[in-house]
Amino acid sequence: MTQRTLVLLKPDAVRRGLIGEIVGRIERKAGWSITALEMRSLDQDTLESHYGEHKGKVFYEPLVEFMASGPIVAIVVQGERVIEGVRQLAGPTDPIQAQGGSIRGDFGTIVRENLIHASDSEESAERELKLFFPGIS
Ligand code: 3AN
Repeated sequence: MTQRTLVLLKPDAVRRGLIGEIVGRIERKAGWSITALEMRSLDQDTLESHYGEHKGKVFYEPLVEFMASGPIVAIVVQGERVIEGVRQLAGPTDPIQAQGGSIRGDFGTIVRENLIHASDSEESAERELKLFFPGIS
């Protein structure tokens, strides 16, 4: 089942020089390909749309502030079961709970600064791809 997903390399990943490391792990999965990639700074409207489901939670404001604290890299990845697959590569939200070998397990310690976002379902992927790459069909 070929799918597309949205990946964001968060400001901590960019600041720490981990773009190549993370993109490399994605690129090395057989048959997956990167079909769009752009470094950019996120405005408040985009962040509010992207993280709308978390509005009102205690971590929402610091999360939005963190995501606006520096450039991110937005990536479209295409390939076999890529939505579930990138989530597996990333590991669970809390990097301390994440297995070694996963991106968050290998490089993260703080829940907020967990390096990578990846769409969690086909519906999320469709919505997020439209938000970040409105030009792609
Ligand atoms: P994931 O990115 O693993 O799907 P979500 O969608 O539940 O996680 O949360 C979105 C982002 O919000 C996380 N990547 C993380 O940066 C932040 N976050 C989630 N839960 C917490 C929390 N309890 N404390 C601080 N930040 C959180």
